[in-house]
Amino acid sequence: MAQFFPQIGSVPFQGPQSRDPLAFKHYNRDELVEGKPMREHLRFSIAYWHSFCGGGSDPFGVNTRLMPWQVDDPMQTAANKVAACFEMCQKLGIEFYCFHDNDVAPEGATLAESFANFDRIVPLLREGQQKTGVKLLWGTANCFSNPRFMHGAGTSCNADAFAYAAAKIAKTMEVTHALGGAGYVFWGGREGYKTLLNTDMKRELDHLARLLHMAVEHKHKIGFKGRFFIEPKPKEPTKHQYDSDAAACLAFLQKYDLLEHFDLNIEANHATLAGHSFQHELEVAAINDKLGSVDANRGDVLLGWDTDQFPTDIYDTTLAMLTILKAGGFKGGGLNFDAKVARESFEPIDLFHAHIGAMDSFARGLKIAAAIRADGSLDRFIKQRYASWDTGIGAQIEAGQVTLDQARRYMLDKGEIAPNQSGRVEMLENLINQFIS
Ligand code: XUL
Ligand code: CO
Repeated sequence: MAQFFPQIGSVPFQGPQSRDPLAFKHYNRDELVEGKPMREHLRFSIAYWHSFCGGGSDPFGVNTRLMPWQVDDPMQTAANKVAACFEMCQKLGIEFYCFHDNDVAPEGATLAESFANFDRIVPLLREGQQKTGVKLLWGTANCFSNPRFMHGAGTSCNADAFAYAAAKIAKTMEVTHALGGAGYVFWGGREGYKTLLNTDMKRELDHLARLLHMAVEHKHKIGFKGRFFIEPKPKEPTKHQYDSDAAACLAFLQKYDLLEHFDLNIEANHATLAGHSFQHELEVAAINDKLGSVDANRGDVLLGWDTDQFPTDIYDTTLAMLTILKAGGFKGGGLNFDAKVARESFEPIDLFHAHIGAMDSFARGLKIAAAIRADGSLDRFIKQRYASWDTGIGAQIEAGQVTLDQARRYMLDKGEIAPNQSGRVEMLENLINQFIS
């Protein structure tokens, strides 16, 4: 197999004292945390599109990245990308990868040609998986890049665009199934709208639900046992995206009787675009038993768009891992680095620096979160904060035994509420910092 990163060997774990930029300082794959190896907690995944497809172009300039797998023949490029992906996974010790159909094989002149291209690359992916033990975390169909999806896919005003998307989803789900994928993602790239002046919102949402029902039917028909994940995002590319955040997705799924079939794929940068913290979105998913998978990246506090930077913020990874550990891990998913190197980081080795830093950041977040949980002060504080619900009127209300009238009588008798206690926000922030330092 051709080598695309010949100057880089297997990335070793050397511990926090190491100054080798191509070594892990915290990610020690077999080290046990809360009785489970780090690699099983974290389930890292490479995102095919950012690592092997996107060339660094932005609205003001062309591609900058050196991508030795790119040659004149698009099918040879596709084959090279497979080799580059598995080489990188192996050298980094990453056990999963994710793709869109169009990342793996180029679109042809017709849908049939696109499918044929896809079918030529799938055996190479299977072979790569077999040789390396790397697995497919999830697949997805790109129903947003091609101009035919300019009005949306499931929510397009054009029924043919809907049918085209349905065809791509059926095919990609079958490929994901054939490759033993753990899940399948639906990200509504253009499922939203620019202006209500041209939009029948109710009809569009009904259509989106229909598409998802059709996907569920297809899943059962082909016997795919992986999980379905919906990935919330509030805007970009559309101004109003329907799957805007975790709560909106859950309400949509519930309204259309789809809830049991889907979990959520929470992306950090999408959370911040929605005006939420990453941990908030994880927590909404977790308390509803819907924490399926994570697209691990970060935004930029100074910028209002999806910068998809690699995660390096230990505070963020710590809080994320607190929620993930509390939830008992992912429902079939993992931590997929839906992140791209900076436009000026144009050399292949930059992909390694980026992934090493991101993996170390989550490994460190995992260890810190586990230490916070072992200490128990944070949990005890929260438990104690709600103590008034454990007995007396609180316990009776929780049990559904109190009417509004009875609450009125209780309060008229009592006269005033029991004294409130401080929320100790700063003390708790200090506690977290004590574990991080
Ligand atoms: C776009 C995004 C996608 C999805 C998969 O913002 O996150 O790459 O993860 O379609
Ligand atoms: Co994503």
